[in-house]
Amino acid sequence: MTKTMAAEPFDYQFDSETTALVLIDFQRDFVEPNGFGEALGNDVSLLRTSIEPATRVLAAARAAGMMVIHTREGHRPDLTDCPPAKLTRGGTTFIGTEGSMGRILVRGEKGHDIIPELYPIDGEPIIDKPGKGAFYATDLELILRERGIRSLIMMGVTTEVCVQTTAREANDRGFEIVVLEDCVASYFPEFQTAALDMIKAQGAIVGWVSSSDAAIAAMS
Ligand code: TIU
Repeated sequence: MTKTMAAEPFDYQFDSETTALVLIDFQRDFVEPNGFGEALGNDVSLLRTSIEPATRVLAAARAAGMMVIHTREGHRPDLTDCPPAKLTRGGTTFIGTEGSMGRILVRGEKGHDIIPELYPIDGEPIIDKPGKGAFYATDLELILRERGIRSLIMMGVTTEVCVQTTAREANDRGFEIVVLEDCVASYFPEFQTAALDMIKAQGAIVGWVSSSDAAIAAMS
């Protein structure tokens, strides 16, 4: 059944059978103190505002029987899937070094895992990705096509990095995307605004922008 979500630049229509909720990188390394985000010099409290609305949307999507997918950014313990250009970015090596929650952005470490508030349940695929975009070097597209998914409702961190990269990758592959503005967050408030503006500009050139309340109203 077609549902309508209040959104910008105009209302978004979707079918919950062919729509997935995608949670991008709600990992301890990004949103909790002492992780990768903080190691890069960021204030992680700016990201934590997205958690509460995201939990409400996640509950609504689960109740509606929608497909839910989680992603995590991270690397193999031997870092063979981490390009040197990423490993050394910023002049100091962070990825793979020991943090308070294990080796930073390394798969299997506590800091790499998803925060308890939004933890996946059985049947919700987790996509481990080496890059910012969730389609690059992963089986996300295959999983979506097998399930007949055509639209993605997106939440996660950070807005202008992994969320925006994934939104653009999805758009180029023919998926429609809607980003929930209070369920995504950035370390930089001005980037949050700019990224959302870029997505919805020019008649939804990348996709739509909506909110947790509008998404929940449309899903129920
Ligand atoms: N640093 C930053 O803003 N983001 C990342 O490194 N990864 C994600 O956005 N997940």
